[in-house]
Amino acid sequence: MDKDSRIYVAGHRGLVGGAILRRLEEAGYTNLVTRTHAELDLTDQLAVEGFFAEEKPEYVFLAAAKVGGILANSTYPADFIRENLLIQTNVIDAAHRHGVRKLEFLGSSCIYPKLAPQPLKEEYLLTGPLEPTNEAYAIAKIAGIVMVKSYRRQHGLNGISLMPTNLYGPGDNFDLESSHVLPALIRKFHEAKMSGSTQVVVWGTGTPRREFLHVDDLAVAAVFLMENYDDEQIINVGVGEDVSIADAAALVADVVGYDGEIVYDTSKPDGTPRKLLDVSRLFAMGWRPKFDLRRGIADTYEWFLAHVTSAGNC
Ligand code: GFB
Repeated sequence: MDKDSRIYVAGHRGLVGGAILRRLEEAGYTNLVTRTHAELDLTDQLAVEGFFAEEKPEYVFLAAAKVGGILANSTYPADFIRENLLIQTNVIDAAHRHGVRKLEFLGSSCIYPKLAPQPLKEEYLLTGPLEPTNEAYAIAKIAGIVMVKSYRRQHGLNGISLMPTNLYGPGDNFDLESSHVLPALIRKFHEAKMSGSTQVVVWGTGTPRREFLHVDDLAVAAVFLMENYDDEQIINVGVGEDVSIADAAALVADVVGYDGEIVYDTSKPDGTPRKLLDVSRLFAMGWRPKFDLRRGIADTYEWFLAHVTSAGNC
């Protein structure tokens, strides 16, 4: 990419797209194209077609997606499969027909089989059944991966697919029903601290393990791979270490300054027991994350205090 290449970041108001946009600006890219959801509905094929015809982006970061935590995924599977299939089909196909020079598709570590050996190597894709709580979302993302690969093979589209692990950071969704675990815990512990409550409920058993990547680290990797990776094989993006949900909860409580009791609601799903990525291919290219988990949580809590509580939403 040249500094003045036309670069479209799809989903720039989201956690991932927002971080990629900030990273591109920081790195001196000046010709960035964005559209809000209200300006461009990516599930509308005609609208997407019109946008590509008019703007003619040269590079596309496909970070637009319907995402959510374990409860949202298991409650609204139809929405997750429908919206993600439509968004990615429209954008990937338009990118090909309008001569995009390179497209980067963002997937998720939940595409791997539920009980695959750990750490998860890229070649484990499609070797076993998926975790049921996010099967619809995972199938949509797998379709996106296969679509990018197929357009590369048949049409020569220069497309790559990244599989990030569980993400968090500034710009995250803090809604308790639809969020992922870290923002939910930041909010729960903060509210308990403020109200003087002595008990916080954490979903599940606390034993599942998750690998967490700060979204600013993902954004650096996303731009780095756009510039340096050219292969049809998917590539994992993570930190290479995971923690139990119980340990993550204790860490969030400590950062937020909550010292009450933590109780577990085992009527809520645990989801997949573990999904630690094997990041040796990406690490061999020289990329490393900068945030450790404590600093990343502190950074996210700071953002929450400045943007969520101050907006009167909490
Ligand atoms: O982050 P999370 O919703 O996503 O949940 P997944 C991770 C773990 O944290 C689960 C537990 O074992 C949850 O039961 N947990 C504990 C909580 N307390 C809470 C809470 O208050 N809120 C939430 N949300 N979880 C999603 C997938 O799976 O992760 C998507 O559904 C996607 O497809 C995404 O891959 C990254 O890691 O279980």
